[in-house]
Amino acid sequence: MNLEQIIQATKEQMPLSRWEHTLRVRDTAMALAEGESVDLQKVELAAILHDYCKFWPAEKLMAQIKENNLPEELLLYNKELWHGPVGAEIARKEWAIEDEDILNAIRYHTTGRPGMSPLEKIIFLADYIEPGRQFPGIDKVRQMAKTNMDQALLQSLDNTITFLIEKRQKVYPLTLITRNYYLEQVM
Ligand code: DGI
Ligand code: FE
Ligand code: FE
Ligand code: FE
Repeated sequence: MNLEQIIQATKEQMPLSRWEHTLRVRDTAMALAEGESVDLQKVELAAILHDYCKFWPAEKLMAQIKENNLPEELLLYNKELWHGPVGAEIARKEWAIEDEDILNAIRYHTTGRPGMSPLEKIIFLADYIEPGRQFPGIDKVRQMAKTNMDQALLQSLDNTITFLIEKRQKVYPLTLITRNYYLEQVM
């Protein structure tokens, strides 16, 4: 499988606006990767594939969660949390991607997790700060991402958790666990 085929297939999974987000995540991730010890080809692949399943119907995502023995707990939380873990399984099965770091970057791009690798942090942050994103406090996170990724991760998780609480939505435990972990890291 070459990158061109993966790009074409990914484009076909989503509306144009989401594909444009994907390209901005790739460009932002490549910029964040500068000066980090990461393989740029891995950055590009993970960025291209991170939202592969974002527009799959809930039933299809649910079936994949069961079929692949992903945490059933996911089903008790927002559907927004499903496309990362499922996307990692699909990347492995359909695109023969075996690199665990790429798969983890896709798998954890919505929640993060304690002890993320540089690649995982880059994809998580690029998804959050790509130039198409606009919400209160984003410029602060954009600045932090250039100098201290852990600080930027903490701030983006704090923002997401606050946003979920304001909307009276459940917070997935891993999101909270990740937030607590990065709070410790920056103290
Ligand atoms: O797929 P994207 O929109 O590019 O970004 P994403 O994969 O980071 O998804 C963001 C969405 O996921 C956003 O609407 C907030 C939601 N989300 C993130 N963490 C949690 C969550 N929703 C719930 N209910 N619980 C979480 O812990
Ligand atoms: Fe996503
Ligand atoms: Fe995100
Ligand atoms: Fe995304």
